[in-house]
Amino acid sequence: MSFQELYNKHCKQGHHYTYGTAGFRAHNSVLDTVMFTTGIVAVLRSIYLKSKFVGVMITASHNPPEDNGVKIVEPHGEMLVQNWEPIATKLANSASAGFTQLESALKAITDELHIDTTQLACITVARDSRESGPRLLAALRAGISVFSNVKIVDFELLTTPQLHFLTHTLNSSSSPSTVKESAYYDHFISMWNQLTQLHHVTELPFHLTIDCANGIGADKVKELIAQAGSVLASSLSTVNGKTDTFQLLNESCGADFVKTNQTFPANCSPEPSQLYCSFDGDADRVVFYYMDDKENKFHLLDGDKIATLLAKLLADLLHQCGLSDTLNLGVVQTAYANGSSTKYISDDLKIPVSCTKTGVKHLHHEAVSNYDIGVYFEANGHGTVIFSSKFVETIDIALQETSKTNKNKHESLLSLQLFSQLINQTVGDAISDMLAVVATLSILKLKPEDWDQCYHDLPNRLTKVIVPDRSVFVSTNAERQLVSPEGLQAKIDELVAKYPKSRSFVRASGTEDAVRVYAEADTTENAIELATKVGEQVK
Ligand code: 16G
Ligand code: ZN
Repeated sequence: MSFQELYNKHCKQGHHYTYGTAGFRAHNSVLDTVMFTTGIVAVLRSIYLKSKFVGVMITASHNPPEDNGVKIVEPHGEMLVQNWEPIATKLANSASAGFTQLESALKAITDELHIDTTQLACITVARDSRESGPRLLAALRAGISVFSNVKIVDFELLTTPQLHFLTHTLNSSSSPSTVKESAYYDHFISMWNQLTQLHHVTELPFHLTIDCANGIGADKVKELIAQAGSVLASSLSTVNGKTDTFQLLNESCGADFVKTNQTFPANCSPEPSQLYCSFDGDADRVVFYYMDDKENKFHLLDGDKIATLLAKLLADLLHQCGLSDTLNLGVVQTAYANGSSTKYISDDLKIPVSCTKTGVKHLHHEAVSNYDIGVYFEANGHGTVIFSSKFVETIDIALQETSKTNKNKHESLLSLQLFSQLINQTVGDAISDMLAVVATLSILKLKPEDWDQCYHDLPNRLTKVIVPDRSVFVSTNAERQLVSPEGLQAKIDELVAKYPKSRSFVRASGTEDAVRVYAEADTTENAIELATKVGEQVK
């Protein structure tokens, strides 16, 4: 089919597209056009990067089943570089205006970037379990097929982090054609086995129930458990794994539901002191929780608790290797991080903490730029740990130099090396993060309650306010202060001054047409009151 015929078949006119925090996301019925143009963008990006594999993931993460979305993955597994986001937006909105507009926008871009569209493009694609996935994939593939010299690896159903990992693996492999989905399981199971064997972990200190949000993570984590062997198989089980009942996706379950409602998901019968976790719809996000044995209350172990657990283990290992001064370790958070966690990391763990804007790409960038070991997590459970090339070289050399006679140091070095591989460094990954947390708790022999003891969350409240135009809410200082509308920040400051240990900020959502209000304070009543009063100022 010609370019125009493909366009006519898949594109509709009239919708305005915006590249949000994590790509395009909307009701599936308006997405065919943007899928088509995202196929084109991925091809251009791959050619621009000298035929490296570029990934395209079709997912709407924790959003409702009828939504969908698309995001582009860079060759080494990062999210699309930010200066290409306007290109993606431009092509989508041109296609939405008409074929001629799309054609001329494409020409303008290829001319400006000197892209020869006859060169080879290499693309990986995958989708989550949504009903609209196959149709939108067809639109995406049509966009790709506008170009003649393309190699596509279609992984079909994957979690988002699997696609990030496999895209990176393909680009690093000398024989890309042999890279299959199994590379993901082989890698993480091997690292898990080596790390837990090194520490003689023969059983977990709890049973872990995984709530899979009825999303694609269910099928993939089951596959991993089945292949992993007895330690995991005997201590892990899954609930909410109905991937093929589309309307159940994220319904009363999943990481977003648990974090927002601070309660157990559907189909989970909690037992005291056992551990639970929830993935989101595309398994790039995980939160843990448990019920205590005294009051049978729900306790959330969110992204902040994950970050502190992992940062503490890594700091201890660095110390045991005598490398604390050679390799710098830091934690990256967003404004949503609970104030107690920030205080614990800087005052008790004595680890530097930085704060960035919301969205994985911002945290990732900050971690890469500042630290040899950068632990980054959003409170909602998105995050990972990244390790610099200096880390890799330093550990390699130290391992060679450390004779087996210094057994403790050798073991700590090896632990660091294995740990860096057990974590999916390309992007936050619910499955890999879960393995890293479970390994840490098993090595340190910690029960959920022990993990939870490190600090106590300040009571907090997150609310959403619908406003006529969220774009007037412009913030600075990693979204902690507003510069517009004028005068609003002063009013927030005045309110905050009235409550002990309090903090509040307002920011425009990057994924929804709304403004979010966050408040924390010494008591739940005060946090709610503060959030309500700040919310009233926003309306
Ligand atoms: C996206 C981001 C997530 C962030 C959320 C904030 C990625 C992969 N996802 O889902 O990290 O927490 O947006 O949503 O970056 P908001 O702007 O609506 O508050
Ligand atoms: Zn997600």
